[in-house]
Amino acid sequence: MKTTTKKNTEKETIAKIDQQLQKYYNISLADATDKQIFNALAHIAIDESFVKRQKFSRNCKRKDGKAINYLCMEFLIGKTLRTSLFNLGLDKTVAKALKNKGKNIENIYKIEADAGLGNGGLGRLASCFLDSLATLDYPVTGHCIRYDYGLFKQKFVDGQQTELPDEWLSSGDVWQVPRPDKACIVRFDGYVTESFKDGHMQVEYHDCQEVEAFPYDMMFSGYDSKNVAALRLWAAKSSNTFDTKKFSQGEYAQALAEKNEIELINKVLYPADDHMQGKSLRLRQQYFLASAAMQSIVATHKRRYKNLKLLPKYIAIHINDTHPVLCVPELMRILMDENGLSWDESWDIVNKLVSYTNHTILKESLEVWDESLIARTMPRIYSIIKEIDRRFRQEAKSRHYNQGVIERMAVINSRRIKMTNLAVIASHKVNGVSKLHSQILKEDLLGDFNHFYHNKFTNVTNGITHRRWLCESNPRLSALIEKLIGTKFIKNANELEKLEKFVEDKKVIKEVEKIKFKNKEDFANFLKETQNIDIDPHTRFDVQAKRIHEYKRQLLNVLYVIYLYSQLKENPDADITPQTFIFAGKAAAGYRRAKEIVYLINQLAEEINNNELVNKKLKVVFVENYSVSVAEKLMPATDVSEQISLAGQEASGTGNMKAVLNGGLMICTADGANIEISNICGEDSSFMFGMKAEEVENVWASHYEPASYYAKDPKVKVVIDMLNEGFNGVSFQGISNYLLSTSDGGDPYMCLADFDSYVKAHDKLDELYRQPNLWHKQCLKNVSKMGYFSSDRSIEDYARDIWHLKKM
Ligand code: 26W
Repeated sequence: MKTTTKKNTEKETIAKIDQQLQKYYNISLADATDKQIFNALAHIAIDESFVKRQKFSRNCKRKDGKAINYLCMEFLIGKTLRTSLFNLGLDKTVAKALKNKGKNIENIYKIEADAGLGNGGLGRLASCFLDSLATLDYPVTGHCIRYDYGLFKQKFVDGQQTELPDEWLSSGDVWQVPRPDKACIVRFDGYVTESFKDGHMQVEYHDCQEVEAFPYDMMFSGYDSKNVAALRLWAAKSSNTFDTKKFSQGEYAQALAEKNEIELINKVLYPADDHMQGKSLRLRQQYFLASAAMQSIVATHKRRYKNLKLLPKYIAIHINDTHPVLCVPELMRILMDENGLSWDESWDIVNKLVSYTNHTILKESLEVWDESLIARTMPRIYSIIKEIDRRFRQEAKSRHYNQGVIERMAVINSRRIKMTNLAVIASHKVNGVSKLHSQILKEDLLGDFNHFYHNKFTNVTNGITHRRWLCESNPRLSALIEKLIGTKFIKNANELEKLEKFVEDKKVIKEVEKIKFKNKEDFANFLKETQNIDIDPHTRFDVQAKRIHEYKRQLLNVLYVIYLYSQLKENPDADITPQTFIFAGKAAAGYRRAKEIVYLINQLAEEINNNELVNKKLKVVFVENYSVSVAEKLMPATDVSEQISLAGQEASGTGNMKAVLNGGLMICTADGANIEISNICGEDSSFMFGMKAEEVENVWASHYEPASYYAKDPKVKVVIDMLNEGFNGVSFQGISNYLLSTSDGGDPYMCLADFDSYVKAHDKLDELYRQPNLWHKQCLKNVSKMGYFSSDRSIEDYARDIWHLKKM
């Protein structure tokens, strides 16, 4: 009986694919190209998702449901087809149906380019959250910019990173449904006049640039759920009325130049993580997103519920870092200027709606804008920000805060607008992304505010969607888990706990080991295909995959590689476990030091890999163009995951979670979520080393003397001397100076201070690795504890403690 139904669904699936192919290409499945089949499958998924979303929305309205609007300048989506089919429950049927027709679904998945609309952790988190919100049946719309170019493509030329444009739209636009009915106008520049009429302020705009914000909706279905998340991507278009006037007056060239300038807004994603640059185009992007999102939220609410005072009942707005914080003055503007609400009424609504997540405590990444730039670019918004600042100062004064503290907390200070302060003042809740990070926010970075506001600060530890990062990316491990504990874990990650029963089962542990080996083979093949590099899956894969940044300390890892290299050079027969060190990640285009680190790794790799005496035991590779898709292959192949930021610097990290969930073990500092992962997975679950966050503070406060490590630790001496001598004919004295210097150009992240303890942690790790049964037992044990780090748990935390959402 069951097989007939299955056969029928397969038949139906083929019929559906055929129908789409006929409709769009007038072609049969047998003759269709993989690209055409890809498009047909995408349309099937979109149609199903739309129907599902509409049904869900109706239900939501009937039940008076509240929805979250998640604003983020970045959504690092990756590919969509596999996830869509998986979440709609179509993946297996489609694969089988196509196979019967001689087509391979894996080839069709390959057609799709990654949607790389993000730099790293922040953007990937936003995407994981959409998956969890949809799966858990919480109503959600994400808002982002429809960048023509995602994060640049990384290409190595003679070992140096170069950047190429990422033209993702050629295969990515199939998912985007244009919504002309939701377009609106965003105004820039010019000046405003304010006057009073009938007791209401009238604001008039003069000489401003009017930009049409035009949305495209992407649908992300939940897994085994009733819900579909919508991601609204906003594009800038020159508004028609504006163009035709100029054109008809014969000013073609100027009209076209203006059109180009306007459409620059969504041209490209800024390749900056953790480094604030006061670029005016970036500010325009931020206001563009904030304004379009607020206008569409208010318009939809008014249509449905008429009364704006009911906004807090139906809507929550979350800003992912400060980048979209201009939604605060923008919403004030809409409520007051366009709808006649008073300041106090509007402020009350805004405060009830908005909440904010901080993702970084690095000083250079906190957003600060020149007052004059904001005044010029968005005059009305500027006057609202000034009023927020004035009222805040007044309140602080009336509560007898001293002037120094007030200046620290104020929105405007020394002609600069501090976006973090604006976000904290305007939000009802502010959260960090791991326990340690939230504690640092409360006690240090935002300590004044923690005193000023009662109960505003909280923690929500990050998570990842285990459906993408285990079920989809690691089908072998996932299949083993299903065999052992069934499929419930897909919807409820806490079920993984049931794996604990099997950690003493030698046969199961052997399976885990085999799966890891096969995944490593796959990755080795991928590297051969893409970069023509040979690596041996029998060696241990030691992986550091993340944006290249000083605080993440790729350099510390490099120092260890050089140290091993020095030992092998001296004695090729030294008793060293054969290892492949795998680096992956992009350096921000303008970040000189990060690019130098990339160059160092590539030169070192070249020299080591070509040295026949050592390369059986030691290899180094830099995987080009790290992306979501590369991560999906790399995480399942990771034996050791390097999470070695200086303690107190990494807000959370989520690559750590991906690696451990895929059966990798961490060598890590006591930073971000590493601490929680290690605590929850239990003693011996990872190899922790280095200074703790408080010690770091103390060393910074007293004195860090890198030269003393060079003088006292022979390991450090060897490594530094080798850097000076150079690799592959290139000296890296610049880097050794940096590591040894105490002055301004020195290493603020104190690699040398943690080096000895790092080497010892590696020794301990080696010891366990020599006992494969114990190693893989630990891996499985860790996997069994990783349910907590599913983004489903993070979303339940947000829904309960911050957004006050109900499941529909
Ligand atoms: C204004 C320039 C800029 C751009 C992006 C500053 C800061 C950012 C992001 C906040 C950087 C980022 O992605 N932070 C990462 O966020 C992850 C998700 O919470 C955390 O896991 C990482 O620890 C954090 O570095």
